[in-house]
Amino acid sequence: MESTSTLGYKNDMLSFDGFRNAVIEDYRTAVISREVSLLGRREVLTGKAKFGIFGDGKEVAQIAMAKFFQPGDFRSGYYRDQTFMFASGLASVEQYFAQLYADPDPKNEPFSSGRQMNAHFSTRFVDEHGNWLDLANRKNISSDIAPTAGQMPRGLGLAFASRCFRASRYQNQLEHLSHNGNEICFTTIGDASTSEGHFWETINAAGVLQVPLAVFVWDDGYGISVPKNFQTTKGSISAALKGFQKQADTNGIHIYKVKAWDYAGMCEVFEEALQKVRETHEPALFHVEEVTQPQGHSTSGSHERYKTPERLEWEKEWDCIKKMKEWMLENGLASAEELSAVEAEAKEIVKEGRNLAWEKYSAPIKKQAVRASELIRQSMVNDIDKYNQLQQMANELANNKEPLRRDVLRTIALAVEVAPSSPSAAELNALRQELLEESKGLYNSHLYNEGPKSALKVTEVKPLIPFDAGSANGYEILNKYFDALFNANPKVYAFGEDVGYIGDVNQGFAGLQEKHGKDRILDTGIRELTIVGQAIGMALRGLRPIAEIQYLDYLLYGLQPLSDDVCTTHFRTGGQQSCPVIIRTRGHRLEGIWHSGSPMGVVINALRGMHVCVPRNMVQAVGMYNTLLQANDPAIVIECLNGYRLKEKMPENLLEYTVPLGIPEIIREGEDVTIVSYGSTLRIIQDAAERLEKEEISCEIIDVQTLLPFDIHHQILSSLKKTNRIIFVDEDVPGGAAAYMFNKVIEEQRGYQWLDASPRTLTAKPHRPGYGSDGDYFSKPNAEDVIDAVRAMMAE
Ligand SMILES: Cc1ncc(C[n+]2csc(CCOP(=O)(O)OP(=O)(O)O)c2C)c(N)n1
Repeated sequence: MESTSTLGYKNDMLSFDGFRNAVIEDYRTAVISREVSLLGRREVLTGKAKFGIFGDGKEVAQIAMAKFFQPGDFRSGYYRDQTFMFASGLASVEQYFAQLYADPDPKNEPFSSGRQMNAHFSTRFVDEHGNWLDLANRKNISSDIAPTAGQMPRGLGLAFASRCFRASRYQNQLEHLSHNGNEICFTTIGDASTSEGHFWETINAAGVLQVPLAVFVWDDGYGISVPKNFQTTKGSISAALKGFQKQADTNGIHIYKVKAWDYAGMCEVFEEALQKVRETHEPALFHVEEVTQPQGHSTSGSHERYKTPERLEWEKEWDCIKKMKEWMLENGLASAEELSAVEAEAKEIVKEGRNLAWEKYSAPIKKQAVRASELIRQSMVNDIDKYNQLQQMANELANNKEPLRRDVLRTIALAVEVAPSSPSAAELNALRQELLEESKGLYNSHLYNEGPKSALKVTEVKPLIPFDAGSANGYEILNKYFDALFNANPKVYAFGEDVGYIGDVNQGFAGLQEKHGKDRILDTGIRELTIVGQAIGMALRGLRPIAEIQYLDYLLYGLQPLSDDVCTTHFRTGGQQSCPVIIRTRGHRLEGIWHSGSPMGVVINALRGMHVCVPRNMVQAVGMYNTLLQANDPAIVIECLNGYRLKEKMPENLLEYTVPLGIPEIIREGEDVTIVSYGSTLRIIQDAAERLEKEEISCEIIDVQTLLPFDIHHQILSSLKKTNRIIFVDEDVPGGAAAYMFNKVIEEQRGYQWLDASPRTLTAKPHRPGYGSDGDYFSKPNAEDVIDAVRAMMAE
């Protein structure tokens, strides 16, 4: 294993003493981080924490990398980056341990309020009112996620945003977010995770787009137990990537190889390469080789099971901290005594941080335990056995050295079960309710914005449609709206397949790229996953991306980052970050297996944390875009594929009117049966209702408008109270979104009390629709199906 060290790093810029001190400080950070890993593992093995994953073996590389992480930059990394966080001044030992213990207090655990496993970091992007902070002047950590390579599409987007800022004509309005797009996104990934499609799609997109993305691959040779020869072509990510490498006359990505134990060599390479990334926006990949993993993958197992004795021996010999120490001694940068003192001190610092974290984490729970045990102890019961049982429970809780909130609640519940008629039971129940209430804030908050930037708090403004308003095709309404929107809001961007030059396949953006610029309305490759990633990064940085997925059928390609990343951003950061992406797509009825999908059950179940808007026409769609753009919650808007050429009245106040979310609209009033639906299916239902009217059956048709949120004021229940019959119709599979609506109204709204006939769902067949109009007719619910179902209900 050859050395590539050079002792010259920054020698010219610093005095020898300055340089020496800086290196000793770096060594101190490295050994502190190593101690954190060692002690962290012990905390798990002794039962104080549930699981641990650590950054041992990657310390020196991350210290070198952190030197060039500047205010304004972003990191989109993964769970190995503790040293980077320490070296960047963004995490303390105490905070690290607070997360290991899952401390839900954001004052102690600022990364995720105890919601994420250890080493899943973040920094604050928005204030408590939902306003973006001056990210251009801060070091920014986008919140980590555990799905391997999930950080890659987001990293692309964070880097792409720099490109947007650099090209923007409105830079003076965006100064708090960016300094001329000079910001790099540092992305880290393990060598095995480069096997994921996410990695390859990101690298290709970065090579095409030319964005300031710096990818660091920590190559420790394994993905848990599976060696890299099973992961990567040629067993080397830099070798496999050769075709992506940028040449003088091509686009592409710069590729560098460094060794994880070579402090000076890495500093030198990173400095020059990252400066180039910053200036040119040409992406770079650093293949960091010869990384070790001294404690194995995680606390879940031991690496002796899959590493050979020779490999284990090699890892000891080439440990980066050991090598850094040797290099310092060889070059006279420190004496052995000095370094021993640093090491001893590190042990103390880490122990102290751990103790403080444990104290702060456990104090409020112990207080609860004391309160509960005292109350239990004082319970008044006549029965001596019960009395003894209660005393024992109280003692066990009081003596539990590591109580959890659940232990306290369970003990209270058990005590009430022992003596339900004791006068103390009421007090115990009250305490239980109080603690449950407190836990809601700690564990169940922030799925959506709760403050002023909640989409549910946007004031309703009705569309103004003059009585003599002309009719326009649906797509023309969208087109006129987007034109006005791009004039009014410099933060809005639109992109996707065929969105730029031809203005999307249904002409919503036709002619608008020419008017508003190629930098704001743009074409992308066919890569739904990274289209979503692009949107995520932009939204995190304060822009308002409208990312297009050409057809709803292809949303599945981009579903993972929406579900795992977008939907959890606000929740997993305890409200510190928001990711208001708007996914624009089109779906429901059209033709054949791949262009008529309406997998709404998939969407609503995978996307809790986003709003799901299902407008029946383009006037409603525009109102929804207006609502969403005033708020910080992410959303998907599914336009009706067969709606672009339907005639609608053009509202006058296109930029102002809003459609409130979670508020259904009664689009036909009736007395006998309530029919609940959304999107294209409503037109089928309207046809059926008109025909049923001739049989003197009066249908009330309700458009739910949004599936998430769903009928927040229970208007559907009011309709059911009147008609006493209800049917839920959509184009999803049986048990899909129609079943969800059924559950919401019949169970949650307690609609079962008002039924005179059995409630029903009417859905598509479980298979996809065959091609052609008959394929549609025999697969999706048609007007005759609706009529038959309603007649059957009336006959019951
Ligand atoms: C999508 C996904 N698949 C599987 C896992 C389980 N898993 C967690 S880490 C890991 C190995 C990752 O190895 P590598 O990328 O080399 O990173 P390292 O942990 O070695 O730093 C696996 C398979 C996961 N978190 N996400």
